[in-house]
Amino acid sequence: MSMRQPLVYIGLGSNLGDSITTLRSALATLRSHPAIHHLQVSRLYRSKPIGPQDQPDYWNAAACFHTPLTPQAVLTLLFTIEQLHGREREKQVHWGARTLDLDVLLYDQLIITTPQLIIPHPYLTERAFVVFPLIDLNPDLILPSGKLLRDYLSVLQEQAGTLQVSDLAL
Ligand code: PH2
Ligand code: MG
Ligand code: MG
Repeated sequence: MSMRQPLVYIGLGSNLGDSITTLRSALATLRSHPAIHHLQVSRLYRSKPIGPQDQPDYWNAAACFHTPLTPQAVLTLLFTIEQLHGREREKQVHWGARTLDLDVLLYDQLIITTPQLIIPHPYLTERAFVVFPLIDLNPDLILPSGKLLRDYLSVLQEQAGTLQVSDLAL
């Protein structure tokens, strides 16, 4: 399949249930999807919750793949995979605990602002649990703003202290 298909970066998170099994299963679902090509996965991280503190620590990672799917179609696919893994959105507290969270972070160099989807993800550069996994995938990653993602690392040093790299592979 052509490498010129759009390159999409996603964030993965889980802090309810058997998180590592859930993350591996979500990645297996993506890998076996006919429109997802060359899936690559970051290291696995354990992180303190950002937002409400009365919830378990998170397991986080990032992944990237090439796909002919539109941003909206990628979002719909991720939503379906979340639901397959027990995500219950109606009952959910904003930024509260979840079995599986799949976020579209970047779609090529596109900037999209719709009620359903904002790309780049609005908090991308503010969250160590997103920035560190993305840099695993591409240390030279350039954002649609033209800025290097790794230039945001220095302001995330404090948060980085609450982030642990796991020995486990996804
Ligand atoms: N996701 C949130 C809210 N807070 N904190 C961590 N550490 N990891 C997450 O993935 C996360 C969070 C909402 O999506
Ligand atoms: Mg999220
Ligand atoms: Mg989400």
